[in-house]
Amino acid sequence: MFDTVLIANRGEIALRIQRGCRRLGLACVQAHSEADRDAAYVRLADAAVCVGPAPAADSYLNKEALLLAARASGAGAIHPGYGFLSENGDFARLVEEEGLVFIGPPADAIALMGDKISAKRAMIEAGVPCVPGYEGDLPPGAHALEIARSIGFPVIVKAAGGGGGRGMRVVRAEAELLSAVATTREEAARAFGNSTVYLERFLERPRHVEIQVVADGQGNAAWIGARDCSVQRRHQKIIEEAPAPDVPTQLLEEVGARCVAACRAMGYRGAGTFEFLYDEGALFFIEMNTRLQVEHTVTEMVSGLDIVELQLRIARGERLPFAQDDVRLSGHAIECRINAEDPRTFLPSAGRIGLWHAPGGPGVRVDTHVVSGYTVPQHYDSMIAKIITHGATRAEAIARMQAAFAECVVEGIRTNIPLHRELLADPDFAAGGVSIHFLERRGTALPA
Ligand code: MV4
Repeated sequence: MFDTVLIANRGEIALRIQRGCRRLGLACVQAHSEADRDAAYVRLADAAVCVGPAPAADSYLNKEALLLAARASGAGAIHPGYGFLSENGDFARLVEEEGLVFIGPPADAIALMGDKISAKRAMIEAGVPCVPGYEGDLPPGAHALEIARSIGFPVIVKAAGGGGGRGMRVVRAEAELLSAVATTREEAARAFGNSTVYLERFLERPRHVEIQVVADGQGNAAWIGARDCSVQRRHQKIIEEAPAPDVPTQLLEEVGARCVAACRAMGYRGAGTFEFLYDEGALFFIEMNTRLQVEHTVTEMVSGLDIVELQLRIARGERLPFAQDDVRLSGHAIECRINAEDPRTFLPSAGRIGLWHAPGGPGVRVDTHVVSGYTVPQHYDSMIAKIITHGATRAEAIARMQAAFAECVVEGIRTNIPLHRELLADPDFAAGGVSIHFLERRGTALPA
């Protein structure tokens, strides 16, 4: 089995994966672009390999360069992190064909879940509740209209090759259906090279609730509670929490068990997330994410498990080291994503951070690659840190987050910290259970 892992990602998650490797005595090789060459976390790795220039297409998305880096550095496995190549089935297959271990699910499972129609069909087969809809390529004209009528308006047209909020269109009236289908098809063909579209009932004001799973591909799998990720803007989450406030335990246990069954049925291996919409007391599956997620931290805080360590052990061929009954969740955890951006306009704010001071104390975790003097490159995602707090109750986790922000210092760039402080004081957020439209529909008192 492998003793060295190539980390094919950057920033905070690269450092998080390094920590997982170190826990298990694995060496880690950090792949980096020219823009990330001088970052402190690159130096913390056992070795570093430059895989290309700053643009991600030339470095973190460059499959051949990453495979070459793995070969040249003696790595026996590749951890893709999140984003970039993490859900690219072709890359996973190339890694496997190279005789290396892809730290994630088998390429077939990535492909099955990557097609949102085949994913939904697999879930229906496993008894996972789905949004009512039509799980096939929509037929032309009158037949599509008949299908939409039987689902009931409003409906949403989704691209089978889309996901994560790309390639969808809401249709509120019969007269709009066919043009919406045509437009979504054209966009999908261009964006994903797949013009297949399907239909779902559109839920107006749902929450985004997701279930974490982990499976060893040897028949052992478990779900590790739920998260609520409803506080988002343009499909970018900014606050996540575990557990999902006020979702009945019995419902989660029923649906969690179905997710585990689905993992077994598809031969899933590694960590994964089943995404649901929660509406009027019911969960409806929409998509599965076949990667480690940004917000895995809140699940770690309430479960005491190390999800990256589990990924690495499973990739090494070990069996899941616990059973479902051993999973114990305790207290409440919240994560605030700190972005280098203007808190009001959301425009990116790259540049040099003079002083960085991270908060600490009981129940406070900070996942970041930032150090004082770090320059945030303009080429990548604006997330620079995650502050995670844990408390016995949700109110305590929120209070600890407020205390954490009181001692957080980021000089030289703008961040969304002022927005977080405003949200933490919002009575609707404090009550728990806001919908996915909360952030986009509320105004802000932040100064221009
Ligand atoms: C929906 C929906 C309402 N009804 N499907 C957006 C991301 C993609 N994962 C699925 N998405 C949605 N699918 C039905 N049938 C509303 C959304 C949606 C959304 C979902 C989760 C988190 C944020 C969202 C923001 C806008 C729309």
